[in-house]
Amino acid sequence: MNVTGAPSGPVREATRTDRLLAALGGLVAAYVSLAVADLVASRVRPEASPVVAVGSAVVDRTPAALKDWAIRAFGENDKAVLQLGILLFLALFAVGTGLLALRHRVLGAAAVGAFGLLGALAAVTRPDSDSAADAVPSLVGAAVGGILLYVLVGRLLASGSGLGFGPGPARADRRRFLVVAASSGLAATGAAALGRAVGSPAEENATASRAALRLPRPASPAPPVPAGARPAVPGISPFTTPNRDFYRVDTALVVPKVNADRWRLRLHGAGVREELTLTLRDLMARRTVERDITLACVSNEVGGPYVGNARWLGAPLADLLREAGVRPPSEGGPADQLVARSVDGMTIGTPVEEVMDGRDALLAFGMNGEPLPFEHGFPVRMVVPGLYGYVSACKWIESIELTTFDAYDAYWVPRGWSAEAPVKTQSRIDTPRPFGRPSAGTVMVAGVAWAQHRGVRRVEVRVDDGPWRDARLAAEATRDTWRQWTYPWEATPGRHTLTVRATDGIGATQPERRTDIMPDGAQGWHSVVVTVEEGG
Ligand SMILES: Nc1nc2c(c(=O)[nH]1)N[C@H]1C(S)=C(S)[C@@H](COP(=O)(O)O)O[C@H]1N2
Ligand SMILES: [Mo]
Repeated sequence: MNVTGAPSGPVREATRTDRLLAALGGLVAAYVSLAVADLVASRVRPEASPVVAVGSAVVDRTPAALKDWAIRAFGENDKAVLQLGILLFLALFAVGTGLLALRHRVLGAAAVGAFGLLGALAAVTRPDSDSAADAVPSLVGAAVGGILLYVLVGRLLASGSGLGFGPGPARADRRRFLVVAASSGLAATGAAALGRAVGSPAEENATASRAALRLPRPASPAPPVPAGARPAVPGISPFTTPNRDFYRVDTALVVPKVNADRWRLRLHGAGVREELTLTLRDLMARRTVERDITLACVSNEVGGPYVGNARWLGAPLADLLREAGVRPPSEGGPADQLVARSVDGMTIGTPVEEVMDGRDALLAFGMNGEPLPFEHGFPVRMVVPGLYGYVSACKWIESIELTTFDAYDAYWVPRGWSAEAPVKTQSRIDTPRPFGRPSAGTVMVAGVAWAQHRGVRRVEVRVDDGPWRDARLAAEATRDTWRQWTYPWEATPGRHTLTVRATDGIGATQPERRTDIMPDGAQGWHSVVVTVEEGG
């Protein structure tokens, strides 16, 4: 065999079938390479899998406008779309390597290796990577893929005796090519599936630590929700959003699975008397409080779904800060920004003043009576009433640093979002649904309105261009929660537009004009169009 991998003897022209098979070989090699990498990653760290690592690197480098568009267009499926995009790109590249290998076996195999290096580089430069071992899945995968491509194309070229593709050896070689391709593809699929089914040891420990967790009884239970806070109207958002229905917004392509027994929270920075490290046990042994708090995402369009209300259990963050010697800027403290960092490298900047102004800013470990679900930040996340999630609600938190807004920009700030972002007042019509066809007569219009930490004072509904009418407001739980509202509408047949607007606790009414979610949250009235059908 010669080193260049070029066929020896008289060179046969590659036929169309050759090229087709070589492209297929490239695809199979890439697929096997990814499956092997995935299998290795499942043993080591799922986040170190090349598709995830490259995907996360792409997420971090995606221009804000494109990301904004992706969230708008694909909503909570934006991650799946991203991964599909990466796979499509990879498929094109794989076809290329196959064709390259047909002309030059070693170069083709080397191209697969180079791509593996890229995956390895992405994996070790992720902010959550703390060891060179994260390069291993990509490297092993690429090595296997490269060798496989070399072997496969070797089968195609084996017929390079100058005889051309006649009935003889060439056909047998093609058959062998297909056998090797199919069997390696199947084997890799099986191995990867097994790896996923078994789960990584680290993941199992995390799951076990969550199952074993017993939440403390709160020293300060949530104030009872007033009887009138939950109107029974079909189609209205429930006052408490069940965990499984709670919206999820984050940049994590793989949900971090943190082992609660090994979790630590580090508190440090300007004005901290002495750096602190807490375990979950330490945190749960502190004075704990339970509060109903509505969390909203800055990416929530008018009428959108990225808002939810849960009963959080946790330790007040302000207590911890005071104990550590931290003073808010209004008392002469040197730090005006608190930067929370998560195990996956997210950074979230929150104003120290707001965290310490008496509101129930929490280091939360409980959500609606159970330990935080992994998707929502297990074992500990922050929750601060009145601030959008991206400036307050760090999930999978691992450290808090006291600094200044001048000195540090958290993750979303260089991407065009405001450094400070109090929640804007919003109201939403949950029922009837857009383009619904209710029957004439009394139709219950209902929904939710929120203006966390200011409270909702009034909700009004308008039919077509008619006058604004007061909706019936459910009793207020606290000013940190949303309020449900209902409006019995005497609906007449035909097409109608229903519009809602809310007034917050300091008397400000939502402005009519819709604004973009960028840079600090959407404003504007929500409306739905329905067609009322003849009654009876
Ligand atoms: N580690 C981490 N925490 C995060 C985020 C993230 O991407 N990573 N997203 C934030 C945003 S933008 C919002 S709106 C809330 C959403 O919390 P939820 O997914 O539990 O609803 O989490 C915040 N905390
Ligand atoms: Mo968000």
